[in-house]
Parts: sequence; C-alpha cells; structure tokens
Amino acid sequence: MTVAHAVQNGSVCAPREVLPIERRVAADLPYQEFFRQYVTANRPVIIEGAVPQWRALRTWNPEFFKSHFGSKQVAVTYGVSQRLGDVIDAVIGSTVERPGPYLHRVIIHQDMPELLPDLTPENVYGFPGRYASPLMPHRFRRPDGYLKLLIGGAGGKFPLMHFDSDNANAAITEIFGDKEFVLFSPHDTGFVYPSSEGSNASLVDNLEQPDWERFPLLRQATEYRGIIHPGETIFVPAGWWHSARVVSTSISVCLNMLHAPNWHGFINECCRAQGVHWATRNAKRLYLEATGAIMNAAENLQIRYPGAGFVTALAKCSPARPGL
Ligand SMILES: O=C(O)CCC(=O)C(=O)O
Repeated sequence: MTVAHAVQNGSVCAPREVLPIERRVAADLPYQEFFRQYVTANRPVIIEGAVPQWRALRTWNPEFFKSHFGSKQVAVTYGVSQRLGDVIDAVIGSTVERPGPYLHRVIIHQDMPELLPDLTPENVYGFPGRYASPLMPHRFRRPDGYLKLLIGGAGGKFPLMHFDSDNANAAITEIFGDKEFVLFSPHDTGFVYPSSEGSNASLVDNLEQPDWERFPLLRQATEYRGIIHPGETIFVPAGWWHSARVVSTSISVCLNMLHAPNWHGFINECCRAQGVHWATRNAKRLYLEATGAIMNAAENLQIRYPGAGFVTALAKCSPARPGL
C-alpha cells in the first residue's frame, strides 16, 4: 500500500489511501475463476496477456492509423470532429503541459469495421455478454457492447471521472503504449462528488492534484491505481468510478458487458426513468426479471454443455472455448 500526502496551503495534510489494482496473469486465470473472483465479487483486476493472438498488438500504432485512416473524419470528443490524420499528429505532439486530444467517440463496428479482424479471437475476459444475447429485449440489445477505439498522447485523459451507465461492467484492453487508471469503489460514492444526486459523473477533474478545498471528502476515499500495458485488459466492475490518463502515446479498445451479477442493477437503472407511469415501470421490471431468469437458465446450460451450439447461441454468457 502507498500513501499519498496532500499539500494544502503549503503544509502536508492527512494522507489518503492509495492501493494498487490487483494483477493476474491470463494463463493462471481460467474464465470461470475470473467470473467468480471478479465479476461476481464486483472487484477490479488487470489481466496480463489477455489477448495474445490479436493482430492489433503487432500492427496498431499511430502511423498505422495515419496511413490507413488519415483522411477519415472522426468524432473525437463531445461536439468535436476532425480528420484522424490531424488527431494523430496532435496526439504525437501531446505533452503533459500541453495535452492533445483524447479520441473516445469512435464506435468500431459502426465507424471502422475494417479493424474488427485485428481484434480476434474474442477477448475471453472482455465481451458484451447479455448485451449480445438474442434474449435481450430489442431496445437494449447491443451485440457490439459499444466497442470503442481510444487514442491519446502524453497528458491526455478521458474527459471525466464516471461510472458506466446501464450498471455495465467494462473491459479496456491496451494495444499500444501505457495508460493509468484510477478507480474508486461504489462504496466511496459519497466521497467523490457526483455532479448531482444519482449522477454517474464526478466533479473531481484532476486526480493528480485534487483541489482539496473544493473536494475535502475525497481524502476519505480509497484510491486504486494501476497502469495497463500492451496486451493487458483491465476489468472495471459495475458502479466503480474510473478515470484514465495516458502515460505514453496510447491506443486501446473498450467495451461494456452485462452478466448475471450486474443484471439486477441494470434493471434498476432501466426502470428508474422519471415521468413514466408506475404500471409501465412495473411491467418493464417484471419483463426484464423474467428475461433474466431465462438467461440464467441458458447460461447454466452453457456451462454444463459448453459444446452445444444452440445453448451457446442463446446464452452468450461466456466464450464457448474448451477448457475455460
Ligand atoms: O479512456 C479510457 O480508457 C476509459 C474509457 C471509459 O471509461 C469509457 O469509455 O467509459
């Protein structure tokens, strides 16, 4: 454990607790073990060697994107769209003092499907799960899990600390360069200043040098930190506050996942909408609970009979690979 001392008005204040994010090696972490120890327990982990076969690990770098997609117009951040070649130039020139753009709005299946073959076979620890199930109600179905491309240079960062909507889990896999994550448990929500009651966005905008006068309670939160390197996947569980900061020019992909353990929270979020008649809300809840029960059954069958094609197609709860 390390302890960070905050400096306020020139004097050192009470320390805050900083813990490393747990690390595991993929070769020693079969999927069912991952599911039990991290997905079900809602615990973050960094997995080394998660995607050894991905071609992206050998071919993706800033020059690759500049030469193959340089003239493509892409959504970079909220309300900003630019040629990817210009984004890459600015990313290469990015410094901690003058950070360049952080690309986080490209949905790969929709905007750059040419990249998909570089991301196969599917990440054992990072796949859409129930988002892709044919049992998922059409309105919530996202077979791509919102798979996104993230590119930034030194000093670049995801625009805000947040937890993911839909009560989703997230998996971010580093392809090139290094990126640091800072995480806070859902139990520390009271210390991380959500922008309004129930919001998933935090007002804390600088975790390297927090404004202690504005955010004094932050010192009571336990901070988890870890750097991901090429080939590593970080699992960010549902409800965990997170922010990401580029250490060295970084390219990664990120997606959202729904599994049995975060399904109930997903239902709660879906049924939270204001201004909807209680009867409609209850009908929706009942429908999603029934769907969840059928998915549970299909997933249990998949674990029992991993080779059965029709069960695998229905369940999508885990990658259907022998030995997992
Ligand atoms: O920049 C990152 O790696 C974090 C991405 C993220 O948190 C998100 O897309 O919700």
